[in-house]
Amino acid sequence: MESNKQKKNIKKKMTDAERIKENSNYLRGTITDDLKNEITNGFTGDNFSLIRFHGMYQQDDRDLRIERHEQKLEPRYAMMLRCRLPGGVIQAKKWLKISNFADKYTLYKTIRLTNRQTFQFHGILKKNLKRVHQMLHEIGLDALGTANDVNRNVLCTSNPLESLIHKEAYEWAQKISNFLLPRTKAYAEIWLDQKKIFTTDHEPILGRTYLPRKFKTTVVVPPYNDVDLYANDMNFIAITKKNKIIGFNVLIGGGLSFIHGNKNTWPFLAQELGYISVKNTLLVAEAIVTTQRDWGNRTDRSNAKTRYTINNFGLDVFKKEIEKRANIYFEPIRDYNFISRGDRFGWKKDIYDNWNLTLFVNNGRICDDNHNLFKSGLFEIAKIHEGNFRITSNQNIIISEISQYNKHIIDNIVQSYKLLNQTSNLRKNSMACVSFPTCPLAMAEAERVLSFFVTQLENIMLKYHVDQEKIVFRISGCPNNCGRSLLAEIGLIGKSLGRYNLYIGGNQIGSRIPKIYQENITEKEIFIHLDNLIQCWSKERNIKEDFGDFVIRKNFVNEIINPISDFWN
Ligand code: SRM
Ligand code: SF4
Repeated sequence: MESNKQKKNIKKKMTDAERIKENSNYLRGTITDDLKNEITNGFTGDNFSLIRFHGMYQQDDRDLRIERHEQKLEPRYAMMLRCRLPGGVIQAKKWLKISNFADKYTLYKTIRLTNRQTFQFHGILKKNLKRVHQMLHEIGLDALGTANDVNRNVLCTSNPLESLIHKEAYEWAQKISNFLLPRTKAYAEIWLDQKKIFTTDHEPILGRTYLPRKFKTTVVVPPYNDVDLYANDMNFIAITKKNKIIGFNVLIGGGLSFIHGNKNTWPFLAQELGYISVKNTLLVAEAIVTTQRDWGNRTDRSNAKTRYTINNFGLDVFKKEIEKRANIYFEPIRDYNFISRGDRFGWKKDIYDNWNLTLFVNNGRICDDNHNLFKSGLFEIAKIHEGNFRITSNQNIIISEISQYNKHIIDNIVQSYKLLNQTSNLRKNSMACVSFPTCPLAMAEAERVLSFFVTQLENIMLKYHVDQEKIVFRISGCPNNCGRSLLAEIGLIGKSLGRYNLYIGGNQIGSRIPKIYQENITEKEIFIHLDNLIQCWSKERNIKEDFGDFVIRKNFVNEIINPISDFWN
């Protein structure tokens, strides 16, 4: 039975995104025709959006836009491709092919680690798209479900086998990712040249028109919240007994984006639903996803994510529906606690006596340039390393499961390529989204200014003798908040070139949304304000008081308790 709210939604006009999905024949569209079309390097019509379901975005280099326009040339179209890598784990030897592909077939010759534990290639020409999918397929990977209105890459606490619990959690991340994948054969037909199978496609979970909007999932092992669970639609927090996962606390409805000036949009932290026993995990995942599928707003994409659905229907109603669909009852939330979000850099031993090395990757960008040879260094490690690489949700990388024998060989490579540089606590806990030049939605620089901004902040912290401290500092080029600025202690969000909103007052474990402190200010103004704030913090803080907690205690900003009312006021 449709509820009144559902009926009201149906009466309103569906978004064009819905029409595109409906008419796509399970995500096929006319992508194969566009692949043959040599007149343009881009995709046409609905295919521009449909390729996202296959893990790719059409972009153009924004640094070259004006020049190419003046030359009456088509924009420099090329695709970004995002791989699916639940929990961020990839065998090191597979990295060789990935690195080679970036060198030979991408315009930028870099690989970008994302904050959802995977990697992206930027700048793949249309003619090389089949090649990249086939390369991934050869090494057992794909790009399915990494973009558009589906469940995205599933995150899992990055902890290289410190305990059996982490291994189990990682297996759950894989299981959930596979379970929620689109089942259409379109991917295999288009990219892997597999013969069309004339059976009716069926999407038992996602449905013919897929989800109303993107959907994000995590599996978390306390006390580490490195996945930033509160920003995700569906979260499974592991509850353990005798070194085994016995169940999960389930939290739903997190998300960070908003639209400048649109008070109907707001960030929200994932909320507690209850505890479930481990055997019900997939049932509950399916019930949450299908409820969002059926109840989510398909007439307004800015109101379509799970947090808005929950707000439209009420958490209790949403919860009851999940219980009904999964045929379970949620038990009360079990105790859990988070102590940190950062990665644990350097060498660490695991339960099998193997070594794990976490390396800081500047901006998550794996490249060779005047300052570093990170790409070459990683390639040399991949040649001899028998274990895995693990990408963290903080855009860093762990060389995991290194045998005692290989440790000194890898250490030599690390030394000669200078992969383990001294880095301040601030830098280690900073992050930026990609932004210019590839992101079409960017309003201000992010990745390309992060290093410089961190240096300025380091200088301020040094001046006030708090340079050993840690502050979570993040930049996003626009309010979509890909850099998760709205879970930072100091967060910048782009307004226009060279101008940002400054948010302060998040906390270190990522369970508080910061509040706007200054709007639309220049880079120079940002550091004048931060100089004042950090000076006060250095003088007036309580023992061990973090920056984010301090600015709230001292009323520099009000604490956000209910983002729906507090975020904008
Ligand atoms: Fe994001 C869109 C990059 C994590 C919220 N994001 C984009 C696009 C694809 C721009 C576009 O739609 O054309 C960006 C591509 C830039 C480029 O050139 O690569 C982009 N997002 C990224 C990445 C690469 C940032 C990074 O530096 O790591 C992250 C890729 C993650 C992955 O591997 O899947 C990335 N994006 C996030 C996060 C953080 C997270 O998931 O933990 C968020 C905020 C959390 C959330 O979802 O609320 C985020 N991205 C968005 C949004 C806003 C969605 C919304 O709810 O309104 C968009 C725009 C959209 O979807 O319409 C967006
Ligand atoms: Fe692009 Fe905005 Fe996301 Fe940055 S936050 S990658 S500018 S969409």
